Amino acid sequence: QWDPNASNGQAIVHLFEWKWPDIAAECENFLGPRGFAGVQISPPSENMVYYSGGQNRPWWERYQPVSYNLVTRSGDESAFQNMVTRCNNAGVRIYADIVMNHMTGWQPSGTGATGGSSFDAGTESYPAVPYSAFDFNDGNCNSGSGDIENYGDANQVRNCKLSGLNDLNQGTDYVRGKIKDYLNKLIGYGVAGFRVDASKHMWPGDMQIIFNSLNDLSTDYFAAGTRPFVFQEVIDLGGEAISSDEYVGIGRVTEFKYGKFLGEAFRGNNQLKWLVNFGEGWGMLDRGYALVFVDNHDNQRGHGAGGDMILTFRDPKLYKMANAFMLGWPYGYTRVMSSYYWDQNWVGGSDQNDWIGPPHDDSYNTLSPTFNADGSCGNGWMCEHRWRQIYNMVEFRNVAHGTDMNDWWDNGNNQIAFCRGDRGFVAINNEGYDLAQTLQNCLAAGTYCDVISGSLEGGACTGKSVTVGSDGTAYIQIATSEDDGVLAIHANSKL
Ligand code: QV4
Ligand code: CA
Repeated sequence: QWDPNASNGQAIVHLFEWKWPDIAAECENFLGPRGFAGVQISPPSENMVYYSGGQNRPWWERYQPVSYNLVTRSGDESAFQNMVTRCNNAGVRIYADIVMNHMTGWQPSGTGATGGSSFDAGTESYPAVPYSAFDFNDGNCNSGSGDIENYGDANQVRNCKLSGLNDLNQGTDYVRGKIKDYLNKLIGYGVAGFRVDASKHMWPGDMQIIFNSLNDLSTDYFAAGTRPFVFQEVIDLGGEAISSDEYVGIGRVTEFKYGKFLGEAFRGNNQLKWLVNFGEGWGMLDRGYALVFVDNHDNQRGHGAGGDMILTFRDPKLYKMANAFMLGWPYGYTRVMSSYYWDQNWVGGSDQNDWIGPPHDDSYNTLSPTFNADGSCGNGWMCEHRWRQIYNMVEFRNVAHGTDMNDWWDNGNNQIAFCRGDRGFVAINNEGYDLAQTLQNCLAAGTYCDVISGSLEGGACTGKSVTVGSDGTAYIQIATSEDDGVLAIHANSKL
């Protein structure tokens, strides 16, 4: 439950709001060949269709389930099955985002659902599961409003409504059974694991029972006895009643401190030299339990945790540096974010457009990404995972896997460099002046292509190159005028 069950790769990508057929094609055309281990998909369960208050089809409607039928804007059940098969055949795993803490919240009357199922949030009636008022926590919630009011009270956080969303009681055999059937159906199709939404809002004991009761993964793709990978969304920046540690017995846990601390460092609120012991030394989870990322679909738009320190595609230079650090650094299991673009509209410090859903046609059908000649995406899709600086660092992570960090160097401030065994070397310059130094290296003597400014292609470097001498040192240069403030070489980028 801590192992991603991936045949290849040490990083997954969240293809936020992508359609199933597009993901299938991406597994075959890009992710498999580039060594991505898997894809976190948006929730596959049927959700309410929201058109209200000028917010038509927000992305967040998918976090309001109506049933566990597999039909959403991403596609229907047969498209889902086809995607999982094709991705597995391409060596890329599928991890489904599971919304099992709650169903919908309040909605205007006449609100539909993506699969046409009826429901009534007011009476807590979801006949397509079926769930009825008995299955919800209302009687167990001790807050005045019925919503979570005080995050210092663990009972409220688990038994009251998160943002008005009808809160399922996972303490009953009936609810456990319905969730189990849903997850087993996905396992039957070949998924490798689950991102568990709002885990903080469920009792670890209940979750343990549900996850222990699941089938082993499909033997069509996995060895007999393989348990699903589980990574639980728990936001723990410290100072609350609930801590991430309560969940590490079930699976991995999202480490939200990671992206916040990295954002602070790269934005200049902390010196990069302190990253020398980034990880447990900074009060984060044990690396074997941590799922780490620079940003996620919530905090890239001001939801969730991290605030304005979070780096996103909107700060491309710093974002690439932070991702390169993450993918180069031996801590946690890594997730790359892949987003779509939206226009922000800042009013009084908050983005009024944080609800905007994926690129769509006039009928709000999600559009597919298009692909430009250089491999980047169009049609409103950012596709950070197709940025050379990011996918080349995914390869770096695979090449360096199994080694520790060694040969750390810093200039006492914001220039750093480190090695991974004798497999890889990374240097970062976040200073207002050039980095130009002969530094200790750890790779075998020879000439290597920098995989940030270019790649190794047809026996030549399309970007910078680095020569490691027989004395084990190399001259490293990162000018402030360059597009990217990072340089990376590895055993497979040797000429
Ligand atoms: C509003 C009011 C409530 C009121 C309610 C009912 O804010 O106070 O009680 O109306 O009248 C949407 C709206 C939200 C609305 C709610 C219910 O944005 O304004 O409540 O629906 O109608 C996503 C979005 C939420 C969205 C939700 C459901 O972020 O804005 O709510 O989907 O559509 C905490 C949690 C953590 C969570 C994080 C965002 O600990 O678990 O907040 N992160 C996960 C997901 C996230 C998702 C949810 C949980 C809920 O990553 O994307 O929330 O499934 O930190
Ligand atoms: Ca709950």
